[in-house]
Amino acid sequence: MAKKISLTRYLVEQQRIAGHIPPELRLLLEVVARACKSISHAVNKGALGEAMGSAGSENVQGEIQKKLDIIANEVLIEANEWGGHLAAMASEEMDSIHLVPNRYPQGEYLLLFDPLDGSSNIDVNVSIGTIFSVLKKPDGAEGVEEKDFLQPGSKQVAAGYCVYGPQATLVLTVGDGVAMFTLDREQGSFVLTEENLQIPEDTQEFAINMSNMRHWDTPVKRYIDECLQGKDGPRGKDFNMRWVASMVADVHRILTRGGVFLYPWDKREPEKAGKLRLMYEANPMSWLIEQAGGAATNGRQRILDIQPGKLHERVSVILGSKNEVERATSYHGKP
Ligand code: P6P
Repeated sequence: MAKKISLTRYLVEQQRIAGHIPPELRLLLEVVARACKSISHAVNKGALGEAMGSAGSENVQGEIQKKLDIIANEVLIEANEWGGHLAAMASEEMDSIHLVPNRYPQGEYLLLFDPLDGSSNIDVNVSIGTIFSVLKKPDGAEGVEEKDFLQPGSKQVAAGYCVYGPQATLVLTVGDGVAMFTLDREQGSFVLTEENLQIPEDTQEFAINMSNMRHWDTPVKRYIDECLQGKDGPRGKDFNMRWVASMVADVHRILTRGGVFLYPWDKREPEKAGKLRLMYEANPMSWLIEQAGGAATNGRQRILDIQPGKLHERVSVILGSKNEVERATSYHGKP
């Protein structure tokens, strides 16, 4: 069991003792955590607040925005604009990047986020979450442009999410393993409850939206079919299935007890590489998974090695217990 210290103390120790993070990054992560706390309070209110239901607008992805999507986005923008640690932000809910206004000092970090992932679950009281990723602004870049964000996930300096479920839990890596912090609502602070998480290399639990089976490519059909055959099939063991339809909740389960998550390319929209977004969903989640001893690919290559071409680029995702990810990836053959 981890020693019960605050997120602030953990980050100070990561800065001072482990030398893993500079002061500005520590400040940034504390601001993001405070923003997640605010979002958690808004989510927690549910129908008692004014934030349920649709906002009557669409985001850049063409998805109907929930009121809480917009509120969460605004909370993250307002919390991070003035601190002097950021140069710009990018969000699933905004077409283009958001520059820090000139009235505030510019920092050296770029913050990307999905402010409220899984928001279709809001109205049915199922876990949702905020996903964030931190990159460094390229050296020598005077202003900041979209192209400065287009860095592979291996360049992240911090990544995490906050899942708003029975508990509000912040999960974070700065490259020194994965730590979990549970929000103590009485104290109003995140408290370390797990650290150095390790995902079992094997699992008997897969997560995929089975209703899309007829649209999958052959390798994914083969992998899932073998799981479904259970102990009488080539795997020689039975599998269980989970699908929350909230990536944050599914990844949190995998970080907590193992499993494999798949959202593969399918032929419904063949021009798209997948449904999930590379920069602010797949990259942060993949780094967390790898930091916990798991693996994450798009079926053909390590997700963190993908060179992004567009800010809102989509990607096929297979992540979780290392041996299962490697098996499913091997079925896709060589690139
Ligand atoms: P489907 C939520 O909208 C999301 O982006 C992820 O959080 C989740 O894993 C996926 O989409 C669910 O997609 O097609 O099963 O509703």
